[in-house]
Amino acid sequence: MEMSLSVAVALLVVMVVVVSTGGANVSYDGRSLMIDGERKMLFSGSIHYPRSTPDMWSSLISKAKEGGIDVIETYVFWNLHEPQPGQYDFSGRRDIVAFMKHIQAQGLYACLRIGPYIEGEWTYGGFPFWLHDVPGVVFRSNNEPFKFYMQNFTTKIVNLMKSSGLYASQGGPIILSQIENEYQNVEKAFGEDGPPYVSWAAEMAVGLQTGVPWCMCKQDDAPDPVINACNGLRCGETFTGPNSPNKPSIWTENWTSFYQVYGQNATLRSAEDMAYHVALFIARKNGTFINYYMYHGGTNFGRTAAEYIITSYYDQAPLDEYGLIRQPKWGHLKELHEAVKLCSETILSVFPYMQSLGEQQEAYVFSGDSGACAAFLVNIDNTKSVVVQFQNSSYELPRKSISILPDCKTVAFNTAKVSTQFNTRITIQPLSLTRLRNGNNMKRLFHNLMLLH
Ligand SMILES: *[C@@H]1O[C@H](CO)[C@@H](O)[C@H](O)[C@H]1NC(C)=O
Ligand SMILES: *[C@@H]1O[C@H](CO)[C@@H](O)[C@H](O)[C@H]1NC(C)=O
Ligand SMILES: *[C@@H]1O[C@H](CO)[C@@H](O)[C@H](O)[C@H]1NC(C)=O
Ligand SMILES: *[C@@H]1O[C@H](CO)[C@@H](O)[C@H](O)[C@H]1NC(C)=O
Ligand SMILES: *[C@@H]1O[C@H](CO)[C@@H](O)[C@H](O)[C@H]1NC(C)=O
Ligand SMILES: CC(=O)N[C@H]1CO[C@H](CO)[C@@H](O)[C@@H]1O
Repeated sequence: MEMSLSVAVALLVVMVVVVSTGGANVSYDGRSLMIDGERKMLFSGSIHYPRSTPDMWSSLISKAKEGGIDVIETYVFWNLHEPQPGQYDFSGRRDIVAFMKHIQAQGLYACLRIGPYIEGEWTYGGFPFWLHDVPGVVFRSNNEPFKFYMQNFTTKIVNLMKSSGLYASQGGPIILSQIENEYQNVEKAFGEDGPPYVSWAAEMAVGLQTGVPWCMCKQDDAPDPVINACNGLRCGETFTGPNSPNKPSIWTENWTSFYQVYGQNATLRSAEDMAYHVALFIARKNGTFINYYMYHGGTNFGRTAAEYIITSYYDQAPLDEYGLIRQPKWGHLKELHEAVKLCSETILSVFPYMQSLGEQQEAYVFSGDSGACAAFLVNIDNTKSVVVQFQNSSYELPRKSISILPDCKTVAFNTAKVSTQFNTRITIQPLSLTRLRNGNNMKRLFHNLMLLH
């Protein structure tokens, strides 16, 4: 008894020391983000704190963790936090510090997308309405009044995070931040005032000295050291790549379905299609950071939705509006993450080479040091399954699918083969699903599923 108590105390002391002095060094190169020099393959999921209630946060984050998510990504919602100039509100659903602490408590990382223009199908793209009345203001442009308020709010948020010790450099969970949002989409409209604004935004952000990297999404010319990231459904096909050989390949938004407007049907994106594009991004685009937008969409409460956007946000995500696990998406992606993690050390240690296996079939081979080998076998053909030869063995690849071979021999996962059974919402906790896999909880799952109907 005494022994174990002293061991526990010793462990506690060690933990406290790690927590209180544990500032991490987040860096990057052309292969990946690194934390204290260790390369990371990171799966990230977007969960927006004001689109659920504080009571739900812990459970949402734990279901994401159980689904193989390493990073929780959120926007910061300016018009919630600064309803009047200089008057701030971080209470209730606005309590971003508490949200970050939940992420930290569960041992996950965070990606903070400050914007402060966020789009996000949020009213006014996140801008407070009073900003419109600032004399001479031109939004998102090389305009002094706008830049003043953008810098003011960005600084406020960075200082808030710093004062709570939330950056990884301070021992906190935040490993990456974002400034602006998909600006390239609109940059041309600002003419000569576009490019200097991009440079200013990057410089301003970097000047805040968070100790962790910044990215800009959909901004191919993001100035150094800011990382340009891809948003979209098919970054494995469309991303033109980092704009420097020293920057990693990051996918900030892989849409898990799409937001819905009044009068339209929900966009259904299949679990198979998502898994295919994630695997392709890793194989073909050197991808090492992938974010699901959204992992949990939640609810647009009150008047927070942009025009014509319905209150239910990305209900088709791996966690539905209510935070229930949506199968087969949640389970299929969990299996994908597990298969990739089996060989992430090998993947991160080299760049892959491509070997043709047929007219529309490719192998991406990660041939690591000391003989370690991992391969992604890709069948691009959308019409038929094929049998390919790879390193003297035959593999059947269903149409439009990718097989992951963590040892270049055994298929751990194929993106088109969904073993998760139920295309439904599941009300039980992830722990029960884990037990189910061990084969002794079928009765309970069945019972819970019956309760749904
Ligand atoms: C952080 O890690 C990188 C990569 O390992 C290294 O080059 C750099 O010197 C480190 N920085 C600090 C402050 O330790
Ligand atoms: C932001 O602007 C307010 C006035 O609206 C001012 O009181 C405050 O000091 C500014 N904060 C920063 C960080 O510039
Ligand atoms: C929604 O789906 C239904 C059933 O598939 C279809 O009949 C209807 O035309 C669709 N509505 C729109 C707006 O696409
Ligand atoms: C992946 O990295 C290799 C090595 O730096 C590079 O040659 C290749 O162009 C990269 N591919 C993409 C899509 O960025
Ligand atoms: C495949 O077979 C050839 C000829 O038998 C042999 O030389 C080669 O080493 C084999 N490759 C692998 C990966 O087993
Ligand atoms: C932003 C983005 O690339 N979204 C993609 C996420 O994946 C789905 C399924 O392939 C695509 O349809 C989306 O375009």
